[in-house]
Amino acid sequence: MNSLLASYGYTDRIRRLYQSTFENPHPARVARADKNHLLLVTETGMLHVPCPPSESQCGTGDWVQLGTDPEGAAAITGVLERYSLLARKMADERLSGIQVLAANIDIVGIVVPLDRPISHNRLERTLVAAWDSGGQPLVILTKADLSNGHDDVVSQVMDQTPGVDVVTTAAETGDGLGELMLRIGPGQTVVLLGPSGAGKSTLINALAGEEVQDTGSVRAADGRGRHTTTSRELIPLPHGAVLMDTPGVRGFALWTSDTGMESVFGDIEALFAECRFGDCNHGPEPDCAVQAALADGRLQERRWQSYLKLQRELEHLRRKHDREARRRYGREWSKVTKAQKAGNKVEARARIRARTNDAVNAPRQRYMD
Ligand SMILES: Nc1nc2c(ncn2[C@@H]2O[C@H](COP(=O)(O)OP(=O)(O)OP(=O)(O)O)[C@@H](O)[C@H]2O)c(=O)[nH]1
Ligand SMILES: [Mg+2]
Ligand SMILES: [Zn+2]
Repeated sequence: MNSLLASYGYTDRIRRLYQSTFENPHPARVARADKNHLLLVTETGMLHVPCPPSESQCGTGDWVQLGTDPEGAAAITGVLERYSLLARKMADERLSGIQVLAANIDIVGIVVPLDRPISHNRLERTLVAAWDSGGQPLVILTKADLSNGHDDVVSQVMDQTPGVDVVTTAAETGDGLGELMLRIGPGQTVVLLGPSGAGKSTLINALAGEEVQDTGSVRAADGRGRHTTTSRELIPLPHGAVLMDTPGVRGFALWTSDTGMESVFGDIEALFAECRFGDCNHGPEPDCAVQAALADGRLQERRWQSYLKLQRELEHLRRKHDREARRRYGREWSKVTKAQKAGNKVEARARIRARTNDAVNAPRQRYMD
């Protein structure tokens, strides 16, 4: 097997996938996506090719077929079906569609820096996306050397992420790196997601044993980084795993999610079955299991709000992409208008109140905090 491609995750499984997909495989992997071109790893070396017309077609981590365009220049002529995909909605609302953030990843490393207060909402949101991607989430706490008494935080995070391993690291001192590597096998691809300044690139350098990625200073005032890493890039590690560095993502809107929400908020969704009314809005209705759990502390208000916010976002996206849902929404509003016209204020108000659980409150921009 070619050693350059192998160092970028070309395993027997990928080889078989190529063989069953293409007559002339000519395998290559997208190692980096820049503005106008993609950097490919091929059997014989690295190569730049122009980006395909749509960003949803191809992105970092994709396995592609290398061919030529009509003029005879090297070009991507096919893309292998992805076994996992992290995508995000285009930050620019005018452009519809998705942007490939990371394709064919085995592990989604959710990087949470310990040098600042943890954003639980961000953690939950990233976890939902990670489960949806088809990869296995792994929480990587970084900068442990900058935080004293982080045991509390570690147990909080573990409580919040059942079924997900949590590793604590300090790239500066090397602590936890061995433990991290135990969870990453040769040939596996790991994407690192986390805010700017979280230490993603520093971690990659420490694991690679050399300075392969630039790292940046963190503004002391607010602990935020400066977006040192600007593109998504695959970095082969000495023992055969591949890491993908990413820029700290700000606007990480979800795009589809069922399994993800269930994995992260399954306990909340289980409560719904215990409400007295099947169509309970979990507000002032009698015998609402959610309100009961909030009252006795089994469910944190913060988590409930986070769940509602993500649901609103998902509903907003579904409506946008699903014409049928849009029609249903339109019909619902026409009932409100009719009820108002008929002077049935109570019914109109009830319908409007039901709506506040979705689009009416959907924030225009859904940035993570
Ligand atoms: N003390 C300490 N500092 C760290 C550690 N990891 C990273 N840093 C520092 O944190 C700063 C930001 O690290 P980066 O690795 O550039 O962060 P990043 O997540 O790649 O940030 P972006 O590329 O902007 O998304 C650098 O000054 C690092 O030296 C750590 O474990 N301990
Ligand atoms: Mg970086
Ligand atoms: Zn209820």
